[in-house]
Amino acid sequence: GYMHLLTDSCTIHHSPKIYEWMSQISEKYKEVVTQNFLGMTYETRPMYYLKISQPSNNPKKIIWMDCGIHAREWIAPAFCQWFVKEILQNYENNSKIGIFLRNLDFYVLPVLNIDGYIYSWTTDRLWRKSRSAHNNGTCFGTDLNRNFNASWCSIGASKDCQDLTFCGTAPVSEPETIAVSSFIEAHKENIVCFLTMHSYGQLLLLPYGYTKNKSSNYEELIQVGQKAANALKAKHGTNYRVGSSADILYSTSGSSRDWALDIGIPFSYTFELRDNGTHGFVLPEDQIQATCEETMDAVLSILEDMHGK
Ligand code: ING
Ligand code: ZN
Repeated sequence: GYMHLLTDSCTIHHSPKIYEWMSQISEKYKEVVTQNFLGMTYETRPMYYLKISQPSNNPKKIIWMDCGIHAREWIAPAFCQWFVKEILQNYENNSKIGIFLRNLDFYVLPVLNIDGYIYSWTTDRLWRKSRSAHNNGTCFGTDLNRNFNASWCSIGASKDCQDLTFCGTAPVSEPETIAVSSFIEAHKENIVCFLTMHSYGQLLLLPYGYTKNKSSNYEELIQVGQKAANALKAKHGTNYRVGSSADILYSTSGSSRDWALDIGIPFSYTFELRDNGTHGFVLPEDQIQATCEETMDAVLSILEDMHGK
């Protein structure tokens, strides 16, 4: 049956369940959702994104959301699924979500790093990277969020394949980052907002990570981000900090978020979901639902601010 399709809970699922859910939800809501092929992972698994779009004559602006670029951050794919479910269940009766879907298309990639995600379920719960082989099969995995073409491997990344932040052998050297970046490049004229979901830290990060310089729209990114953090806090009292990665977290190069801004997408954010470090990547069961609910309110706040952008 339609497992977890219309349930009211946000749940962490293994990858086969997420694939099953994707095909079920696109069947159930076929008037607005399609499941589309994005590319193959290193271990030759298909990557699919969901396109949520109401038929219309005029071209619409696009919101991009990806989850699970880092394998162990399990709450992120759970949120992508929650987000899709909330839009689909509510667009007909909730005027706010209805208006968003009349004006915007949503492209959601629920698990970007599928190979790593599976490895974190089967073998090593704290695996972060992809599963590409390096140095004649002696070390594994590229940090896909250091592999984008944004001041690649200049700071906060490593050229040693043993390291957690291995940036790959060249900018966009991995099949997963090739798939995402070529898709985003092809649609960038219409993408107004790029959201990439991580955990943990309770942060809303904006460009840049690779420099302390401010982007030309820094003030507006802060305003939209702070309003989103306020909406998030209003739900369950969770505190978020808002700022550039280099200012409030650490310096990093090669992130998808910096790259998205640099190719001309005006709004680009990284969410670092719960928690604050007590449990870290292994978020307790009893916080999963609340995390999805509050994050939804933050994303809805951002969507509200995309009107007319
Ligand atoms: N944090 C992100 C990381 O890739 C980040 C934070 C994102 C920094 C984007 C800079 C740019 O390290 C986690 N938890 O992965
Ligand atoms: Zn991450």
